[in-house]
Amino acid sequence: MVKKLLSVLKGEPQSPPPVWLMRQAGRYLPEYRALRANAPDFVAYCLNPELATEVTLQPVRRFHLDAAILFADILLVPHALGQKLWFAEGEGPRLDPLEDAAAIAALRYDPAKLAPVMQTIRNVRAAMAADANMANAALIGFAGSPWTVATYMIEGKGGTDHEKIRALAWREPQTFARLMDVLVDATSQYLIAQAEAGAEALQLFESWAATVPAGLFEAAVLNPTARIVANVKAKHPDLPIIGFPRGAGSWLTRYAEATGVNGIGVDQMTDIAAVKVPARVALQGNLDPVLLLQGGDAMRAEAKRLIEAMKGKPFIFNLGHGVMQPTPPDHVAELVAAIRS
Ligand code: 1CP
Repeated sequence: MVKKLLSVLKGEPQSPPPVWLMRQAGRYLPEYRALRANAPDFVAYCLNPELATEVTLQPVRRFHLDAAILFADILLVPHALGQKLWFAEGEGPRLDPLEDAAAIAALRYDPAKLAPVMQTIRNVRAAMAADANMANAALIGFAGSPWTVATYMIEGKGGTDHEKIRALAWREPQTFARLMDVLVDATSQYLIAQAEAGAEALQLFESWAATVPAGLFEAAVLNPTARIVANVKAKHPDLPIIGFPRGAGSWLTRYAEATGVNGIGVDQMTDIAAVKVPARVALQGNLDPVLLLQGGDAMRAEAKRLIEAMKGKPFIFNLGHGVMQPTPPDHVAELVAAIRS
């Protein structure tokens, strides 16, 4: 039997649609918090195959979702490029920012640093295949897209308007292009290794597409993403790839046409039924995470509206962004039940 998620990514509509949630593993689950309490170093936690396997499986076991998403982080690529990365408690990620062209030229991708991620993928596939409740879930691998990862590498943290990287891209286009090249190459290698370890689909998170000025969108988003997709497909032509350019708004059609992805993640600001993409391209989204936080009738009504609006099209039910930390796990169970009824 073809797994539901994979069949939609081939362009075949399914009713009810497959469902998974961005950030489905994480602090909103008590069983996640219990494991995380004993693993204060977040990078080491992501690179511990036993812990990462368990955390990947937790939401799939609890909610019988149609996909697992590998437990890792988009900032593991800068880590493997030799940039210092740490997570300050309660503050999110910190990196030693790249200050100049010399710092970019010194980056070297060391795939051995991410070998534990491949072990996690093998463990998750084996555990899901052995459990009848999880055997129909597909394992999604992922990476950040170059622009989004580069914002952290240049700014040194999240939560900015990305003025430093925008200034760099306008002022020194060749240095910026060099950084995109380094990230295209490392990310392609990383995703190909994930495919070889057993990832059944891949997602590219372009979480900060909204801060890319229109004049840089081609160089910062479309071109690097298209090159990664082409590199992965050269080795694994049938492996589906989902792109999630959050906040890309009017660029979505161009993104679908220019990058060659099989699916597009849509944020909650966008009218998903009105997004124009080639018929083979699946759309994924886009319930407001606040509705999941809130639960109840409003959540169920909006889920129903989305499913009806996407009827007959290749559609994957998801949120418009990640699960919010204070979300009660029972609301996820209610949402999954509503989608399947
Ligand atoms: O202490 C903790 O437990 C930290 C919370 C956390 C978690 C659970 C971080 C720190 N990363 C993760 C795991 C993670 N990150 C996953 C796998 C889990 C899943 O989806 O179920 C994934 C896919 C990511 C991807 C990720 N990391 C993105 C893209 C998705 C998105 O949310 O837009 C981004 C932007 C990051 C950077 C990052 N890592 C962690 C935080 C808090 C952040 C965001 C920082 C910021 O606001 O800029």
